[in-house]
Amino acid sequence: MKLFIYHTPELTPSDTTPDCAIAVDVLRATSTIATVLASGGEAVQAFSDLDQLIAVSEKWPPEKRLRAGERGGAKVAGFELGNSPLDCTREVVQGRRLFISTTNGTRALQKIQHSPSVITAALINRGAVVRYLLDKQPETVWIVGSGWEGSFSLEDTVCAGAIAHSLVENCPISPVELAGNDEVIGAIALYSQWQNDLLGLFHQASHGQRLLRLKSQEDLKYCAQVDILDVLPIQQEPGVL
Ligand code: 3SL
Repeated sequence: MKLFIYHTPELTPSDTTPDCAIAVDVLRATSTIATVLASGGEAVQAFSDLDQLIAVSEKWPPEKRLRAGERGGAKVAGFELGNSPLDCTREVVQGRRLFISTTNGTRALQKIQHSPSVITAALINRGAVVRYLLDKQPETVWIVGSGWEGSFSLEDTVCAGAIAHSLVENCPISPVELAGNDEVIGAIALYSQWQNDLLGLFHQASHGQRLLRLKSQEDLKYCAQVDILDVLPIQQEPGVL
């Protein structure tokens, strides 16, 4: 297995696709997606464009759908949900399809959606992602951070590092053998340094600070937990997990 980490969707090569592509938006889209599916959501359908989300979701019976939208960290007016994973309780999401659009996370997913295997990862479901990779042994894997509007984000890279770190611990492969690019070594180093204080790292991250200003402290705490949900969001058809 060769692992490549890209800090933003814009950095992914355009002339090739990996055997398995993983979108990461720890704060908060991929944490929300994992939570919805672990809480009995029927599926999650992701859109980068809000108008398209509205048009497609209109075709679903209102009692079977939920619309979740975030722009700039805030909830989109008129939608039932924003992008807080803590709002996605079993009572709210069970049996319903979540139609979601967020600033960066759903864009990252869209960028990789034509790979043969597409999954989403967050710290909260890291173990399920690692088990899938160890089981399927894809030859090439991309982990694509969502970043923030084209720039690097600490929380996505530390999650990529958490996945790479666990791969190295659970199969006979060294970081250098696993690494398809230098970003992998950097991400493992970041995770190794911060693994006991991921919340502290989030407090230093620019998007963590943005969410704190929006009073989303509890979301930060929730998303900083590792391996609490045994769920693998895997794409069934483009954009649908
Ligand atoms: O950018 C995104 O996709 C979001 O996850 C951002 S937020 O955490 O909902 O503000």
